[in-house]
Amino acid sequence: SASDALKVGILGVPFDKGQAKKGVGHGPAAIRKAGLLERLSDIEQKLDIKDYGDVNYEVPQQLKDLDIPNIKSYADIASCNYQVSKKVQEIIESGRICVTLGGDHSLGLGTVDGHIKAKDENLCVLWIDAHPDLNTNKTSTSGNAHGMPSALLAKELSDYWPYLPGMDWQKPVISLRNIAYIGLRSVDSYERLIIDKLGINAFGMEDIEIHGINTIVELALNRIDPVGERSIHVSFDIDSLDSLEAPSTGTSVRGGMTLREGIHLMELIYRTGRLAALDLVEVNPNIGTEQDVNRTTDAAIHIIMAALGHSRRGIRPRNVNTLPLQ
Ligand code: Z70
Ligand code: MN
Ligand code: MN
Ligand code: MN
Repeated sequence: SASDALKVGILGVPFDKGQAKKGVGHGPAAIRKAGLLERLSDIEQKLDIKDYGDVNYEVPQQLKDLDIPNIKSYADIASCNYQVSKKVQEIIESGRICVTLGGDHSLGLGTVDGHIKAKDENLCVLWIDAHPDLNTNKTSTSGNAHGMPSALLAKELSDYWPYLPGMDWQKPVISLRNIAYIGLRSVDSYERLIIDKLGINAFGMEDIEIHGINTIVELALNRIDPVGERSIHVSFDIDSLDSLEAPSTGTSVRGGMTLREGIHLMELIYRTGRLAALDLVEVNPNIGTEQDVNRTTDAAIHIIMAALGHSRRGIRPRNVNTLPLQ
């Protein structure tokens, strides 16, 4: 019946200014064109989906011509994320799981902020990525904001940023104790320093290799949500997957997760019954052949389907809250 349906909101963020490559702004259109909505309507878990279209934004007059050292396109980053935050907050407050299609990963600032505002800080974040995106404008060697969103969100790093005009909405911030990284294999030297100094929950490919993805997800959830009561935000950078699984992305790194591992991870998250927001970012349809693009958008759709209750066994799930984790 309709009351069993899981309520979902889809939000596109065609934003590409957090990095240098053209094309990632077409990610939402490419994932939609690959049949996202049709394939979601086919899964065992009944869904009540509302498509919120794409976010658009304007840079306010007082932010135009504003430059912050070593953050490229700062005014666009601040302005777009403000709109993203407001939309995500609205979608979650209306009782829907917010699925945000990127766009580059700088939008993670706005999605997590919107989630924080909707849930009164009672949330935890799984950052699934080859990169921890923990640079500040002082440590970044690229000046690309998609390498900075977790550092912008982290309470513990707030003293390391200059005053950021146009970001006054971005508050409160989250403690790094409530964030776990999975899939890391490209970590800059200052990011390594922060991870070690602050004891951040960071699980790299080697940890997945040794313990297996099932154990790593359980470990991560135990660290960031020991009581199992928090609202869960998954920020999924498609480059967490191996280059062979997701070739059409700006910074693909060999030796990454298989799609099977990504799907299993999302199935575990679905079974908690506490997923409130999923970002699927960094799909760039301008990179690679048509086959590469199809493979990448297909991987993205498989990840989203698993997050929303698609069962590879083809059985209709029971009440998600009563399902054991294994
Ligand atoms: C590097 C930087 C990054 C994604 C590259 C790379 C960050 N650490 N993130 N690709 N998705 O520029 O800060
Ligand atoms: Mn990222
Ligand atoms: Mn990445
Ligand atoms: Mn398929």
